Amino acid sequence: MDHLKDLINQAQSDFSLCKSLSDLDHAKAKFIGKSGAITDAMRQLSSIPKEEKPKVGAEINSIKQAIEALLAVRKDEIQSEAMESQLKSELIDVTLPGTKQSTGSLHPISITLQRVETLFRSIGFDIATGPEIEDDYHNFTALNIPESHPARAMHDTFYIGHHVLRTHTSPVQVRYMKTNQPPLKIISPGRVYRVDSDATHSPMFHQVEGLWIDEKASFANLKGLLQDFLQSFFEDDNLTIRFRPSFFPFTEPSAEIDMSWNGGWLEIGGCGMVHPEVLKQVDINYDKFQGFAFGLGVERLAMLRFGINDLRPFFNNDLRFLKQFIR
Ligand code: 2NL
Repeated sequence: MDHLKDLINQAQSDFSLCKSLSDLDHAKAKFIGKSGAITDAMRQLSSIPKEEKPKVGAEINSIKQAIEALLAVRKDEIQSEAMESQLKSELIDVTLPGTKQSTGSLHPISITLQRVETLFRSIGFDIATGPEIEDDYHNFTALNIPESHPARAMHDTFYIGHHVLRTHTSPVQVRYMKTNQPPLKIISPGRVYRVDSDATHSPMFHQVEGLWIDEKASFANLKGLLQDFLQSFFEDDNLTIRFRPSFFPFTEPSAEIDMSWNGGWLEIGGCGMVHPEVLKQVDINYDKFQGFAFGLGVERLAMLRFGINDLRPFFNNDLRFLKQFIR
């Protein structure tokens, strides 16, 4: 019987060496498995005297229970050790800075174009677009710009064979007038190109032109429309504009548009009544229809609205600058 008592100590030491539940299963088999020591002892009960059986049987049972208790304790230990090491390996330091996902933002010129488009759309204008590589006819000839005009010179315009990078968005309006019947109200926003590059000029910049052809669209309507637009754009009901006489081949009469700004006047674009020769080029009956057109510089609008005093940061792609503009 003594060797049976030793079993408890041996189980204790065997179990303590187990590192996993499967180790423990193996170790258990040696004591209470089918061919384990306890099971053996039970079998040998048959060979001892009858009157000793109950006592020895009870003793074997109590040893078995003791070993099962040791087993349960060690099982608990192994499971909580495993849990602890898993928790340790999955530990997250919630005080570390997060991984940022950049959301991106619109370019200030895009924001400005969207604002201009929204305002004109709200008063019934359509948005017209067209090619940036134009032919000489749509960029110059249809707009009554003579062969000798300086805007046509090699040093003012980018030529691509017989084509040009459009120098204004007027050719879009020419195309629109050829394919749509008046009355019509459109703006044509977009990129334009000139051979010009210094602190205040970029070879690529943006323009928004407007056109309203109707039976009675007048110079007075033009002035009212531009003032309303600029007041809305700059959110300033006290903003006023003035027209200064000017010249463009495609309008007659023509004017420079100035708007009140910080107690003075600031040139913001040009305008005029569409020249009859232009209407003739696009087959509009100029005895019945007339209209006005204007052109505004988008970079200028953006600079005034956002308080930027330099043109260059729009184009050198420094995100520290570009990310500052929202909506
Ligand atoms: C400026 C001046 C202007 C126009 C653009 C135009 C277009 C057609 C017919 C007649 Cl299809 N005119 N556009 C007229 C006057 C001035 O732009 O300083 N832009 C920044």
